[in-house]
Amino acid sequence: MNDGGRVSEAGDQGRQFGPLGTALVIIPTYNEAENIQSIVGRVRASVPDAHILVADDNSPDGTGKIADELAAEDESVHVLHRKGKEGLGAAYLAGFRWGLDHDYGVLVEMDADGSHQPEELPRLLTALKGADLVLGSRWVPGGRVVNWPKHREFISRGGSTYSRLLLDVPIRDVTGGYRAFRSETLEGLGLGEVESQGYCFQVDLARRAVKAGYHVVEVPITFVERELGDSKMSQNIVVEALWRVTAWGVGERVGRVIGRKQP
Ligand SMILES: Nc1nc2c(ncn2[C@@H]2O[C@H](COP(=O)(O)OP(=O)(O)O)[C@@H](O)[C@H]2O)c(=O)[nH]1
Ligand SMILES: [Mg+2]
Repeated sequence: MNDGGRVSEAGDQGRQFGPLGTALVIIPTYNEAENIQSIVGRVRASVPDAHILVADDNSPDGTGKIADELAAEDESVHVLHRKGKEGLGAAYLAGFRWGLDHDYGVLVEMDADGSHQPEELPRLLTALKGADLVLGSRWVPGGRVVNWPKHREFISRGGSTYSRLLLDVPIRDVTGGYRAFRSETLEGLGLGEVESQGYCFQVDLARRAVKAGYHVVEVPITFVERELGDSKMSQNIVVEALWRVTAWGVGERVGRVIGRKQP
């Protein structure tokens, strides 16, 4: 079975990687009452040693309360209650901080809606044994999407290609949100400076990892569009990604021309 994934050119081949510590699967939620119980159960079944942190932005549909009930029954499940909807990026940053403060060795990003199949997580974690960061990838050989509307595929593929070319980041799926980080990797990314939110948050972290010289590996995944609940994707999220990626790309090029290193 080919589960090795693609090795990015940015990697430091031949390096020794330390053992993986306990994994924390961070699941950001906003109005995922129909999905939260199922996704938590699937993660627990697929990777029984991992812990889960639900990062809920005070969902009006009561997702946070359901998560509390799951946490009360299972000491591997934790809930981070946030004040209100602040976007995916802010929820992940808070979740990462919580995970690092609690000494987890691996931090995983996973959507609540079933698009990122927990059954594929063991393959991501196996690849992380020889990497600093593993990206679940729809756009490498073996990766695919199921039930995704054509316009979403167009935006996702286009966004990845645009970012790859403009930012010189050798990653096929740079907007994807199914990822496993070693804690040391996250600590080296300068998370305190990250301001980006939706898709752009994922592009930002990938770009920072490549620029910092981390060994980034893409592993093919099958992304399944949600069956329950609504997508929070919006025009604003696409516009934010477009302007930030363009500003980073132009900034890097100008910096190179005038011989200054960009922050
Ligand atoms: N905590 C939090 N989670 C969010 C927010 N926006 C989206 N999410 C979660 O992020 C994940 C991906 O969002 P989704 O709407 O499925 O985006 P899509 O897959 O791009 O359509 C889901 O688990 C959402 O509940 C937010 O503002 N705060
Ligand atoms: Mg989704």
